[in-house]
Amino acid sequence: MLNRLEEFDSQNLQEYVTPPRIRLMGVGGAGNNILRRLHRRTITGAETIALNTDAIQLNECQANRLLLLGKEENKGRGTGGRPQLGRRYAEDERELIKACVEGSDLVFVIAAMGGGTGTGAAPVIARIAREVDALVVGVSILPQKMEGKPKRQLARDGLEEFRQACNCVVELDNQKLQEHKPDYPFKRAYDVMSDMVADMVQALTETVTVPSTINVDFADLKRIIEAGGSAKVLYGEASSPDPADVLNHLLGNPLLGPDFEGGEAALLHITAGNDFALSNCHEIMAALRVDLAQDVNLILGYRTDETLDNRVRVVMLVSAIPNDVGYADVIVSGSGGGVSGGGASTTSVLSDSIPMVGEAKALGAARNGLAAGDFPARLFFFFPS
Ligand SMILES: Nc1nc2c(ncn2[C@@H]2O[C@H](COP(=O)(O)OP(=O)(O)OP(=O)(O)O)[C@@H](O)[C@H]2O)c(=O)[nH]1
Ligand SMILES: [Mg+2]
Repeated sequence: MLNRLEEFDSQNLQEYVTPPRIRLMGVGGAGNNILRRLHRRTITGAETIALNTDAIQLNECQANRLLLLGKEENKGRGTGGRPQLGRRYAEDERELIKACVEGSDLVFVIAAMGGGTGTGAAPVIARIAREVDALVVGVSILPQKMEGKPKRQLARDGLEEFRQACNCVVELDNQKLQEHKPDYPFKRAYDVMSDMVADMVQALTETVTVPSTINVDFADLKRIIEAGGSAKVLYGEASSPDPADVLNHLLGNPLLGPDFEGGEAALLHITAGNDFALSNCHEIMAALRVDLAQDVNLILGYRTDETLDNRVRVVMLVSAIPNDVGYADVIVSGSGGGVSGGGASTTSVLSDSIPMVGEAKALGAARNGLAAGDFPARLFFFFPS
């Protein structure tokens, strides 16, 4: 070891540069739809893998790898909504799945609950990924109430199993679309949710794959994910560096609700133009701390991106949220498209479809037919010095 240190020169560092290996796995119909979006964005350092029991759906999904589950037994014809089949078909392909996740540092397993493939196969895939020592973040979507009680129940049971299998699970609920966007055509409403999930996964992935001024490394992200339990991801892009504006965009999505009270671990990553002041950063962090545990492990990352001009992009992962009520939602709102890596912007339907609260939350409330009290007032107005 001593010899090694004596011989050390900066060129040797190259051999230590091993960026985290990230796999994005989309399981079942909804998982494939979200993965297709992620694949199109070509996220730095991430490989996309689509898994399905339905060969037609799988065939439409662009990804680095496509894996048909249960091909021997059901010949690519789906599960007919039976999770026990999704589970068995995934187990049947255990070795193939293992080969896909082998060597990964971080694996996202993305699936909707309530059908047969996602509900049954996602927990199996998550367990296999953990067996090869990857850190596993589950991303799940619950079905709408109108899809029927049995399906919601099946989804909740599936979610419970998924939670046991992953390090932490970020949960979303299609029902929120029904409550807040009842007039949207079906496909557009689902697309909004799918885009939000894609934005969130991309933003989180890029906290560790794109270098920052105040860098967040993989070990930082690992600590937050390993804190476990229910997790929440917030993502927002504001058009000005005004802390109130930034917080409104981060917390103000009425579809999902910003509750992360008592979260014991959090990673906050801010990307902003050259002129973003330290005091702005301080105010944003102080306001967010109000809802987190007193002794929260809060990690800050910061990246300057001069192509953003005045815009500020923020992503926050909160984990170990106590008094788990089963909803750890993703909050996404945007004022200028989706997440981007290294300054390259991507298109998103969010700016068009997710209402923003903006500086005047009353305005946002009126636009969305919601009472101003539906928003987290304490976070908008509390800026300790
Ligand atoms: N947000 C969103 N939700 C979707 C989408 N597709 C399906 N869902 C929801 O996800 C639930 C499960 O559907 P799928 O993902 O298609 O089911 P699956 O996992 O393929 O399961 P089987 O087809 O039964 O084998 C549905 O009940 C819907 O609520 C989508 O594109 N976006
Ligand atoms: Mg399906």
